[in-house]
Order: sequence, then structure tokens, then C-alpha cells
Amino acid sequence: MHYSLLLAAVTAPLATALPWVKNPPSSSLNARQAASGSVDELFKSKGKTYFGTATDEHLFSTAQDAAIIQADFGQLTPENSMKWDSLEPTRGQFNFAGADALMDFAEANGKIVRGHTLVWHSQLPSWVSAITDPAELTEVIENHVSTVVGRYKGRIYAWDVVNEMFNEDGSIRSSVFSDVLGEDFVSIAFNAARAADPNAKLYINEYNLDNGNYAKVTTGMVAHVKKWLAAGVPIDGIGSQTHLPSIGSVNVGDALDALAGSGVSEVAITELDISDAPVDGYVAAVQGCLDQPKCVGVTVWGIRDQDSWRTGENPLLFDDSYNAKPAYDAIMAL
Ligand code: 9MR
Repeated sequence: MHYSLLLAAVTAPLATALPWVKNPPSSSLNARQAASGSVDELFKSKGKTYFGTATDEHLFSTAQDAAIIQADFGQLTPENSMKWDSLEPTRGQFNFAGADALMDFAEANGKIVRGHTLVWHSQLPSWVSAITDPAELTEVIENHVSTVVGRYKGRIYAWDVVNEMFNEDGSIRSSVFSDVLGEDFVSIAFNAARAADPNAKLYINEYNLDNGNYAKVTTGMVAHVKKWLAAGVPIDGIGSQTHLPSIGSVNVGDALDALAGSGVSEVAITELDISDAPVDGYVAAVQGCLDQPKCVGVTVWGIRDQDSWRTGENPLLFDDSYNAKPAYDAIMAL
């Protein structure tokens, strides 16, 4: 037998018995585990609730992907399977296959879930965008929210109820929701979610909340959430997506402090990725959450660079071969 064939024949069974037989990524994964536990365990040991990642069935059905989720992360966000166009592409006809698969995988592996996302102008079916009557749109929002939240009642840690509703200057983005209902769509959605699952944490989620003095943070998110909380809208948390450029004048810690100051009971980093995955950028973002008592967790927006929405930017913690990158090790060292 040729040497390489012989090697191939013996490597697989030996890999489990002999630790020096290299078999990435599982051996590197085991080494990480043996050395220091998972990033999720370490984060919890600092008083936080979870360190998670985004996924969906086409990703976690890959053995290597599933192994990393199982070993390293404590929380899952469905990257796309719980969006309106996935769940209710036709009015009143719901398709829960992908969302159910995510929930089943999470529960089988002991991971908590952030539901994402109920009311968002993007990935919205055209039948919703076409509605012009306020009473009809109210009924449609209430039915969507109560059906989806109700289906997973008691099984979801937090819901991103409203996503990306502000402009960069802090004003409210034009969308079918704000154009037809004004700000009222926010209370309509949050009240429907609270009624459907009283124990789920209800979040408003947004991008570019990365500086404490940025208008989208101050006159946008913080000022509006303060007002809505005073009016009794059941908002529990603010999610800061934290999609960051590689080099930039961001201060995630200051931003989280400002968001926490709105009066919500918790904040979270919900979709972290950074172009080129710089060590200092990841460390600053995770340290920002560690330093803010109301910050419950960090979710990175995927496992492996090649599966990221930011094609070619290599923004995640694992390379295309599922090897942990320096930013992962730096977070562990925190
Ligand atoms: O990562 C998601 C990608 O697979 C989808 O094609 C895209 C569609 O809009 O949405 C991406 O996730 C977004 C998230 O749901 C909301 N914040 C911005 C994220 C990146 O675009």
C-alpha cells in the first residue's frame, strides 16, 4: 500500500486514541477546551448570561460547524430563518421549518436563543410593504408577532422585536411601518410580543450604535427609548449589532454605557463582526460588555469567515478551515 493511503487508513481510528495525531479542527478544539473551557463558560464566570453566535440549518448541519457551536458558544441567533419573509411569505401562511430546526438544535445542545427579528423594513414580504391602511397594518403586525412569539413561548431568551428603525441622524427611518402608523408601530409590536410571551426579554435592535455621543445613539435610540419606557412600552433591552470596520473611531464601551443609561434593564452586543477580525477591536468590544453591568451577552454574527455576509472581509473568529483566529484567543485571554 502506498504510504499516503496507509496513513489515511490508520489516521482516522488513531486520531481519537493518540492525541499527537493531528486532526484539525477537532484536535485544536479539544486543546482549547482542555486549556481553558469555552468562551461561553468564561463569559458566564464573569457574571454574563451568554456568549453566542448566529447560525441556521444549512450551517449547523455541517459536522465541523456544529462541533464549534457545541464546544464554544452558549447562545444562538437564527441568522435568517425567523425573519418575516422566511416565516410568513404569504399573508396568514406560516412556514416554521427552518425556525423549528434552529430551536430543536439549540435545545438539544442546551443553547439559549435570541429570536431575530419581528418587525424590520428589510427581508419583508411585498404584501406587507403594500399595506396603506393603519387598522389593517396594525392587525397584520399583531397577528405576525403573536403567532411567531406564541409558537416559541417559554423557549426564547430574548426577541429583537423592532430592528433598524432609526436613521443615522437619530430620526425615524421611513418604512411601511412608520409611514402608515408613525411611532405607534413600536408600541403595537412590543405589546403584542409581551402578551404572547411574558417571560421573553423584548429588545429594540440597531446598527451603528458604536459611539456614545453619536446622534443615532443620543437623539435616536436613547431619547426615544426613554420616552417609550415612560409611556409604558414594554422594552427590556437595547441590542447593539456592532458590525464594525477594521479601523475606526468607535468606542463600544462608551456606547453601551449610553444605551444602558436609557433606563432599559439590559443591553447586548447582538451581531458582532469586525473587518479583518483585529485582535484589539474584538478585545475592546468584548471588554465593553464586560465593563457594563447591564450588558448580558455578546453574539458574533457567524462562525466561519466564508459563511459571513461580509464576503471577503474575514470578520469572524474562525477561518475558512474552522481554525480559531488570534481574536478568539485574545477574547479567551480576557
Ligand atoms: O447575515 C444576514 C444575511 O445572511 C442576509 O442575507 C441579510 C439580509 O438582509 O441579513 C443578514 O443579517 C443582518 C441582520 O439580520 C440584521 N442586521 C444586519 C445583518 C447583516 O446584514
